[in-house]
Amino acid sequence: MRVAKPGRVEAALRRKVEAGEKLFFLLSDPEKPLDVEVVARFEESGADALLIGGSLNVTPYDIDSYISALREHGVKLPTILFPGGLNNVARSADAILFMSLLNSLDSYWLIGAQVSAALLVKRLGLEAIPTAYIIVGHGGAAGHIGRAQPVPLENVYIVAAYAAAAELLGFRAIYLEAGSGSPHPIPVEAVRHARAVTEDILLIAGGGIKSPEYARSLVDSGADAIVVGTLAETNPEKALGILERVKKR
Ligand code: 1GP
Repeated sequence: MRVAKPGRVEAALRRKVEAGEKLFFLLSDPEKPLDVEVVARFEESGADALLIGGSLNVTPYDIDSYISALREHGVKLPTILFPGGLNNVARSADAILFMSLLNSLDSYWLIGAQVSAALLVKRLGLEAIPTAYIIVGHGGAAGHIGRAQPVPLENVYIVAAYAAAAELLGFRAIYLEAGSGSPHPIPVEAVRHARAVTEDILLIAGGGIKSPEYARSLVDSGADAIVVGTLAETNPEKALGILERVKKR
């Protein structure tokens, strides 16, 4: 039997994690994309990947032309789709977080969108990174659009239960999402509990991360990667400070 193995992008990320490195993913929403110069600065400073995705007002053409502008500018960062829906499946990305929103009340976001996208993802040759998406607390636009039943911030053992279920179901990554621009990021204890019940899974935390020390506490508690979007738009210098802190042991 042939078991799907990590592709090139995921394998490179995993090699870094195995070497003890913590990862920084920059997020750009194609509706209001980060300037290419800003992305280039994050690449120079050691960012590991650029996530691209958004819930509303995005077409694959927007994403393709954005990636083409990045490449023309010399940006070589791996581009990973972080899809807010089918409208985010774009051929020029290097990979896609092929996600199921585990705590959605709507089967569309659990498996419906994935069925609609799967053959296209294969035809375009996009590397899929099977990812369990779990929305915690505020949830932001993703929580609303995805009809999530967000895990309450203080119920960290429920986050752990989702994480364990994700691993047993065979996902290779877990994305703990507090919601873009959320006033409360993922609690450190939620990350600690999720890490305690999972082993080989790539643990990603994002949403509302605004301080270097908080980002560091997330990776120290077992997150392999953190995601920063909003702050890179509003205060790139501060966001670069987070990147630096995550990389410094
Ligand atoms: C949102 O987790 C990401 O899906 C990033 O959140 O925009 O708050 O950094 P921010």
